[in-house]
Amino acid sequence: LENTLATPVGITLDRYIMRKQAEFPFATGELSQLLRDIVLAAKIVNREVNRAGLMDITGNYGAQNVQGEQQQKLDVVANIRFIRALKNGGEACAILSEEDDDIIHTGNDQGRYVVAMDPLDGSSNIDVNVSIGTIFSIYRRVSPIGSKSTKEDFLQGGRKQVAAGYILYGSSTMLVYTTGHGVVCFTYEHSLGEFFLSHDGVEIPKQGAIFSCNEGNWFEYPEWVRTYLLQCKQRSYSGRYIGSLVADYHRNLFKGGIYLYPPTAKNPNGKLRLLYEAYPLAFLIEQAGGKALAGAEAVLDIEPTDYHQRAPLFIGSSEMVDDLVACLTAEA
Ligand code: AHM
Ligand code: MG
Repeated sequence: LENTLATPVGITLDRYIMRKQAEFPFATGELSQLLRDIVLAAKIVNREVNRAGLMDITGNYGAQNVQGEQQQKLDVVANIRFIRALKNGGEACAILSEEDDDIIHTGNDQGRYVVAMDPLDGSSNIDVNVSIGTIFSIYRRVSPIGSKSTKEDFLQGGRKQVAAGYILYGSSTMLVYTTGHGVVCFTYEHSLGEFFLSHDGVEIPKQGAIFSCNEGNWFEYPEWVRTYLLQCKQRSYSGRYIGSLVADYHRNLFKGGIYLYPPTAKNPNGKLRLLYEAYPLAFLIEQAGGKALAGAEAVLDIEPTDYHQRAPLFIGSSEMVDDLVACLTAEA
């Protein structure tokens, strides 16, 4: 019982953030506030996602409903919600979103942070009631405070992230994030409107028995990826692929497994976006004791050049990623 009382599991996100901040007496609290802003938008998006089937807000962007009102796709709704929350919050000076070509200046030029995000990932699953997610990545700006944010703020490289995480809108809604001191997971209590700490110090099992990839692309995969996948099959690992990055990643994080999005003929650099998909999930996995590669190179070491650049992604349990690398090395 003593042990149970000692564990903070069950405390609210707000209280958790306050306690953590007390451990860093020189922290200004701005990052904490930024996380709260993201969470507020996530609660609103969660509500929209939950009632999507009822509210007629799925379907094509630009379509009109019977009242003649503008219908919006959920990913557009999510984009608007997060941008609004970050503008109102004041901590972020600019946002990079998968939904917009260029960065969005929030007008908060005093803000010390920038946020790169995919407001609602899993486009093929959004309209068919399958789990989807939000991914975010936070940097301290390098441009002078008080000026307009610049490209350099976003192209600092994955190792410069100060926080990253995701919200999974699944059978439960969960927030998983890191500020570089391990990984924490919170579960949303709908009736109370609060996230509660459900898993502290999340660690991915070193070895797993799940592989996740789009096997429809098999003939386009590099030979070493196919060699590895054949090994998985010889070992009777389970093939599990939702097609929602956050959901596939989350399952593998807790059960152990590997997620692969290799280069293909259509997407020679893979499909996933470096700044707001690969980097944040790579930061999280390293914090959870796993590994993330883009080939021979660690995802976090890739030099960023463009806001929306893509990167191959091989991410998950460390020993599984090592086995994959062995196939790459053997082929070379
Ligand atoms: P999106 O940003 O257009 O939603 O695409 C990203 C999604 C990921 O969630 C998922 O892992 C991947 O695309 C699935 O791609 P595919 O359908 O090629 O397997
Ligand atoms: Mg996406």
